[in-house]
Amino acid sequence: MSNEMERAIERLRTTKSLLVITGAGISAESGIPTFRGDDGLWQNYRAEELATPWAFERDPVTVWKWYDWRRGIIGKAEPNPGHHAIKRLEEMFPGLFLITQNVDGLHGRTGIKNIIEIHGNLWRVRCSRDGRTSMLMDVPLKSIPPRCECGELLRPDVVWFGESILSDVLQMSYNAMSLCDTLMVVGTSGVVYPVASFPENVKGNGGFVIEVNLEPTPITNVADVSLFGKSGDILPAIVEGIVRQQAKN
Ligand code: BV8
Repeated sequence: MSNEMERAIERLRTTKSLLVITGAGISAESGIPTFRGDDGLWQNYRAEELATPWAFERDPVTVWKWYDWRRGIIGKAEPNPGHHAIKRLEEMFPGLFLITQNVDGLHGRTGIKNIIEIHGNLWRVRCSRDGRTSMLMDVPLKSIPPRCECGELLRPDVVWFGESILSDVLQMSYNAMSLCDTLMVVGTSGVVYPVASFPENVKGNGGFVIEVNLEPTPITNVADVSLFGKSGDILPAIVEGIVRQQAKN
């Protein structure tokens, strides 16, 4: 076991309150393209060009075709060992909070309880007129763009670039950050705000930061421990390491 992994498990052994933040990287091993990886492009559009209110206003058909494509992939995907390991950690650390930037709903399918989907969920839609939300599970969509029974456009119930995170969701996230003594950040490039500022926030509160990623990111400079590799390998190894520690004591 690497020295870094030992340090992470040693810290977790004395952790009272664990916060986990995930990004697109944790769903990569479920076959879901990440945002900035090589497979992240759709018809040569970048996510930042499509995931905005302006793109939707200008061309709702293209934006919905992108979401229909993603929903098609996600609809066939399963939570992977990384998702399930976080559910196991919730059993080991009661009161564990998970903040996910992902909108794919895969964490929710593991039965995890304390989850904040800070960027929303692409299976939920919102009426552009009155903001009412509902689940729309059709894959593929029956009509593009889908419309509300009131006739107005439906939009994905997600937070686009240039849109603010819901204030109550942001408040819950800051509460979770102020309560945690250890933060584990998994599979995020650490470039999208405000979540990109969360590891520094926890560090500033005296928290211990563990990063799990394939490669160094801006978070690496903040992290106390960085574990480089696939989250689907590293997270189960962390769970096993904690179980082994507990068996020894
Ligand atoms: C906001 C939903 C107020 C849609 C998404 C400073 C302060 C505040 C705002 C800003 C600021 N600077 C700029 C902004 C504006 C903007 C922003 O941050 N822009 C960036 C690009 C610079 N932020 C906003 O607009 C936010 N709103 O702050 O409101 C405001 C408003 C206007 C102006 C100022 C303030 C809202 C941002 C939310 C955008 N919505 N998603 C949808 O998904 O359809 S973001 C999108 O990116 C996804 O949610 C995604 O999760 C997220 C972050 O990306 P990552 O998850 O990190 O994914 P990425 O592909 O980048 O990286 C994957 C990582 O995984 C890599 O590191 C890779 O190495 C690793 N990996 C891959 N495989 C594995 C792995 N790791 C482990 N194992 C593996 N197997």
